[in-house]
Amino acid sequence: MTGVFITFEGIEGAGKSTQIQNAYEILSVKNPDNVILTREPGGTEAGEAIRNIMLYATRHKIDGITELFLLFAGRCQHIRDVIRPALSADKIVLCDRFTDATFAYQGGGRGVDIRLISQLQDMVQGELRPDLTFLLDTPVEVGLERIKGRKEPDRFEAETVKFFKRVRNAYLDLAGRFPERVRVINAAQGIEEVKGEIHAVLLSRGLC
Ligand code: Z5A
Repeated sequence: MTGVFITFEGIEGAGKSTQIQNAYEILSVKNPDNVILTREPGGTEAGEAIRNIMLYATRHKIDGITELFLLFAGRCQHIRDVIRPALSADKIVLCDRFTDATFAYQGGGRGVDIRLISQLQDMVQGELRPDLTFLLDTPVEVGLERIKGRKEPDRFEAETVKFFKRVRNAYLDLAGRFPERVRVINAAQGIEEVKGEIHAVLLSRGLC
């Protein structure tokens, strides 16, 4: 595969959706047909159905292991139908969350055994890992303040500050373990400053 796989990660309200759209526009200037934007959970019909369960099935409690299998089921289809074909066609794939989110939310947040997540990662992804990950890092209070006005909180938005602190710490731990791949961006800055830092990294990689 010759394309470039770039993921965006962070806690709620860190600004991933805003910045992935900015990155899409920056990278599309050269060749709009060469960039695709996708997300997890989601990205395929099955993935979007799984997303719906993950976020909105609130009548009965779903535990961390169930979430884990749902996520990797969706990821399997997403990789097969969207990510690998695009990378094989030499495209840049921008993905709003990927497996780092599983380590952070299910591992850090829910306390699921990291070894189990690693096993599923190997089984479903083989060698596939992102080439570059932007971790938009912000204090939990800042992220939650940004999304405060949302009308119907999903299963994650209803979580506690403690939960999101565990998630943030797990993300920072990943960044420490994979410094070549994971670029930590201070997402408590203004939107334009964050955009500028991401742009600089994309430039330094010769992507725009
Ligand atoms: N999940 C999981 O548990 N395990 C997994 O493996 C995966 C996912 C893949 C859905 O993710 C949930 O799935 C997620 C974890 C779980 N739930 N949580 N948390 P999602 O990415 O679709 O949903 P999200 O994280 O809830 O997205 P979000 O709340 O929209 O956050 P965001 O994309 O990072 O933020 P945003 O939409 O770009 O910005 C939010 C607001 O802040 C908006 O009004 C912006 O204008 C504003 N904003 C953005 N940046 C700034 C700055 N820099 N300054 C000021 N205001 C800003």
